[in-house]
Amino acid sequence: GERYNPRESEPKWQKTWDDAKSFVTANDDPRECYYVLEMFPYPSGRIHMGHVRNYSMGDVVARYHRARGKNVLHPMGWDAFGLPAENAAIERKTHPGSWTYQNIEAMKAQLKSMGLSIDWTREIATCSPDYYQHQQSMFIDMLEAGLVTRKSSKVNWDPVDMTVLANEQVIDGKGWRSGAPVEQRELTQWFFKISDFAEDLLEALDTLTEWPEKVRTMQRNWIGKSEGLRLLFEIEPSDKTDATSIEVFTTRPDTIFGASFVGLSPDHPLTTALAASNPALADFVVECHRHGTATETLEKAEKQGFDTGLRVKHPVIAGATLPVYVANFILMDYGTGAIFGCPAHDQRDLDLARKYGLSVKPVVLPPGADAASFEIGNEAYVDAGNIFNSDFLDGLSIEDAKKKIAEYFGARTVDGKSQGQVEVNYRLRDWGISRQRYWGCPIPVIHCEVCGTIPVPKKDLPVKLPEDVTFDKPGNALDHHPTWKRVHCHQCGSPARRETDTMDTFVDSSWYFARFTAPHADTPTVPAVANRWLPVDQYIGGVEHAILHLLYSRFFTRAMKATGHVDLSEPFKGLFTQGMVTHETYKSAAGEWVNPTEILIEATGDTRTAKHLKTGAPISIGSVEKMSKSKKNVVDPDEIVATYGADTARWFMLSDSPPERDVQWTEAGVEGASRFQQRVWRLVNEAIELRDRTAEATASDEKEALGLRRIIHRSVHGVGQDIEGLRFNRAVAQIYELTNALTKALQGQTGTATRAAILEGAEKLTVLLSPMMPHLAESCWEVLGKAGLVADARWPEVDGAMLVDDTVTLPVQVNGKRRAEITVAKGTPAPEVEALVLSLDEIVRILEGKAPKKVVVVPDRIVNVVV
Ligand code: ANZ
Ligand code: ZN
Repeated sequence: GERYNPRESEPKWQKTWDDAKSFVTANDDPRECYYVLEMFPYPSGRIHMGHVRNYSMGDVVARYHRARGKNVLHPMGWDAFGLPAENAAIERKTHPGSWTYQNIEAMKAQLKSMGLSIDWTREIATCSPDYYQHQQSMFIDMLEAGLVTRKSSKVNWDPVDMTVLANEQVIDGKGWRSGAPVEQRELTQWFFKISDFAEDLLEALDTLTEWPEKVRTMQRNWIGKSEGLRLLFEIEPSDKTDATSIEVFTTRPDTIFGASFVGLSPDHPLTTALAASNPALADFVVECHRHGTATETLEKAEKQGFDTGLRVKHPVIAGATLPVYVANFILMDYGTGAIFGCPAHDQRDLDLARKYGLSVKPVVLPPGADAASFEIGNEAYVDAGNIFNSDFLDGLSIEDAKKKIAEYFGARTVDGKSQGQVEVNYRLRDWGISRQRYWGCPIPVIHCEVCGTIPVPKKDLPVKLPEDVTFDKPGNALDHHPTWKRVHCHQCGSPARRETDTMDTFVDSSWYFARFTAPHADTPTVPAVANRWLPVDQYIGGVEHAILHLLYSRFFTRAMKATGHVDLSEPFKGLFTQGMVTHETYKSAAGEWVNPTEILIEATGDTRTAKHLKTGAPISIGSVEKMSKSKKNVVDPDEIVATYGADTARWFMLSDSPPERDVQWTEAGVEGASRFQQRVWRLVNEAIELRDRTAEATASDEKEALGLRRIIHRSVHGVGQDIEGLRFNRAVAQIYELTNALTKALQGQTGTATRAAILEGAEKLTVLLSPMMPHLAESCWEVLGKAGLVADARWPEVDGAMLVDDTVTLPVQVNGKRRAEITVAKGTPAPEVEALVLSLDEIVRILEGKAPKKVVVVPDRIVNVVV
């Protein structure tokens, strides 16, 4: 027969699905709903293999659940605001919008060539006013509900992109996009009050049982709940200040006997007051501000301190005092902005103590250590142990000591206040959403000289981005626009200024999953519709979004609930984070990376060598790395689709490793997938030819047919289970097995019953394949003469009887000693078993031609031969 030609067949089936509106989903379909979503892409210009993997998985899930008779929602859109569009606009002198929409067109064509079962009628782009007007309207609702605030705060300033960055966007002290060292600035910013939900966001993690534990842990750590004590230290009288006490926050009050200093944040009010009359301290504070505010940055920076000269009373050691330092690693917006340092048991404190010669006194003794000789080197001891060197706390565990010391301080007073108060703290900060950029959703407020800062009336939404902007100056093009920001107040008519900050693009992606449920509605959501579809049953994406995007979406869901847009506690019921796509790397003799398409690999035995295709120059084969432009080890999905077809690419992506792990893209792998495609095609065609020939009568026909049908039903069952468990590689492996069994059966002598089984198998195989290789499956369906599209076919029913194992293995004993075993059909009667046992080589040898005294058969259990 003819070879299968994906280049012809794939576009044909894509058009058929389009014309038939096969994947358009109705909101009023009464069947059970299933919502599967892959994280929507940023329209950077081209899809990459990571997308191919992500969308292949999502498509398998979507097509499978359709086949199970569910009303499946599987939409796609574009996370279309953001800096790269502005940068491209600067470089190419185009508008960010035209760059973005061109990219969307190109990428959409690429996605379509993959044959994804997407409802394109629901497509959204977050940069469209049709989308962002609803975001603005919800912003106003949230503002009115007290979920938004405007406050002045220290921010991370990216001096290259000229914008504020969230802490999460600062990586190793550098801007995540620009790579420039981040500075600190004080700016008035808009915030979502995510910290109001800290406890709920933390607790509800326990309900997300279909999320990877790893992701839940990351979120838990990010929220960073800690239970501690606010503790007052009395300041020794000094002419430097009138203040009489310093309040610190500690989670380790059990280490109080090891305290060797008190530390203040550079932004602590006491620091500011002291710096006013201390130029050296003022300089130190300025120096601290030259670094970002991100915790990560502070953790990595060298620990620096400044001795203020103040001293405080040691709260538990009579007559002792402690110096007060300002230290660069103390944040003002956590706890009280002041700490007590216990160098023996905190690394940052230890670094500081070593640098400034402060005392290091251990008070927690590691299990098994000797109290007399235990010493701290350059590593703080932060693990469990019993308290020592600590007077009335000696011998207690850390937990017990914490309780005891909390009670102790609770009963004392400083400045007329309780000296110690138990307090819970969260590391989670409010979400600063202001960005000083053009290509984002405008924040819908105005600043009126008379009325102050007030929201734009909803009837005036959207606040649209002006089209006529220039990017010749750095900074915010909205700010530079000659007229856009000048307005008259809708309340009093006075001159007013539009807010020129736009929203962080993470806002856009915090609710798009809800918008997909009613993408053309003139309200942000249609609550009844959203409530029916949500939560998303299966969300699939990269683990790089484990914290930010997912946490923001969880917050937004709560905010939308509070403002009546959904009635939902969590947005994503199931979460799956897929691994990356990797590839070998190649380097020229000159040390330059070389793309896989430019080289030729030769293998002799186990050794592989590479040379340049054109020049023949030797190329060295390097390690396997995540595909990245910088290492040039990328393959282009378009080329793969053009060469092998989309089905082959999809199949290989799903087949080669567990979906949560990395998958290595190899030429041999895709070729294997491509060969498999042809095998299936041949198999189905041969099965059909077989039907038209006269059957041979074979003795074992019925038995063979039954064996085959068992394999078929097991595959149907197993593949379904594996897809539901997102074990795509195992589903693939089962399909391989089924294909092998059918191919083998075809090659043998086939009687009528076996032929029927082969045909049944070919048909079911086609359905099982259809989520992964949907185009090939349609072509097979056609050859098999089935009505309609396999895309609309139901998942085959499983005959439960076929799943039950029908054989048993019986141990065979001779005089009570195990000598052999025998496998027979379940329920085989005793005389038959006896005959079979007596013909076993092993038993024949033992009997030496004599007859046994007795043979005892316990059917389905055991056989005992007595000689
Ligand atoms: C004394 C102490 C002794 C501490 C010890 C730790 C170990 P978590 O658990 O993450 O909440 N701290 C408090 N406020 C701070 C701030 N604004 N900036 C930087 N560090 C701050 O961390 C709480 C601990 O971090 C607190 O407990 C405090 O140091 C420090 F052996 O107090 B600890
Ligand atoms: Zn006004």
